[in-house]
Amino acid sequence: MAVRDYLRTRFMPHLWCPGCGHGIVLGSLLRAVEALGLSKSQIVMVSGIGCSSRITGYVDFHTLHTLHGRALAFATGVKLARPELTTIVPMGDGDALAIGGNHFIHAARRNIDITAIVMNNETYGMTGGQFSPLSGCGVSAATAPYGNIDRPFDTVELARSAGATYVARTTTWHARQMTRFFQEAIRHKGFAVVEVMSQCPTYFGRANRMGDAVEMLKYLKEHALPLGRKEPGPGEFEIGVFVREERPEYCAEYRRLEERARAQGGPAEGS
Ligand SMILES: Cc1ncc(C[n+]2csc(CCOP(=O)(O)OP(=O)(O)O)c2C)c(N)n1
Ligand code: SF4
Repeated sequence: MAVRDYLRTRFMPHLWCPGCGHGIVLGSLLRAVEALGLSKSQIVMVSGIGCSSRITGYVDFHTLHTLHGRALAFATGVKLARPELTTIVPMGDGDALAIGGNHFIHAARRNIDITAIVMNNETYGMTGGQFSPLSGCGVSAATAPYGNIDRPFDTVELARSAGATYVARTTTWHARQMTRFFQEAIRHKGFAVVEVMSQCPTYFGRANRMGDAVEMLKYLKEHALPLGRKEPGPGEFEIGVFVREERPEYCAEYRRLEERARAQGGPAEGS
């Protein structure tokens, strides 16, 4: 199957602005799926709301376009009902870690076998460039014209401490590395998080005078440090695989629990 075969071309042209990072994420993801040899019917993709979440419209998998911040909750239900399906949840930074932050930490804590992609453009793109919990101090946003004073989450550290068993970070500049990380995350049995530092030239770029999409991609290239090379300086961040661990996966544990309960005759009457 060629990459093109995974696309719903009938929904093209897509709605993303020229130079938006979300299309690069889509391209890398489809290459990962193709390299893994997965068929369309083996994959379910669940998204919330946001420019990033519109990605589900363009892939010819089983897809669910749900509520802002609730994609992981829906995906948890899908995965428990159909554990044999590869479950992928692409989210914007607002979707994943503002309104959806609670679902994010609990999915990680359970180590449910879902691949979560955080498409981090440091802004709420769809609603006009408000700051998100990943924007960082000092940035300009529609809701922070004098500079944002909210400290950002570190997605990698949050995912790690909540219990995710595969955690990686890359950028839209590093499209081939992104494909590799997606492949590893999808193959991983447990909650896998791939944060992709991305660009929203329309709002974040314009508000912060970062130039066009090409300039923003160069910025990502120049500020991304391979993991462990040196201490990140101002504006710099590390990319690579931060966590790769084996721990019991939630759906498998749940099935074992069901079997134990059945063997013991189920719950006592009236309990
Ligand atoms: C419950 C609810 N609250 C707020 C909104 C409005 N809303 C839609 S998308 C969005 C933010 C999207 O930002 P992000 O998740 O970072 O994705 P991006 O658009 O940047 O890709 C918001 C606040 C909504 N649709 N539903
Ligand atoms: S507003 Fe930003 S995030 Fe949304 S499509 Fe345009 S560039 Fe992409």
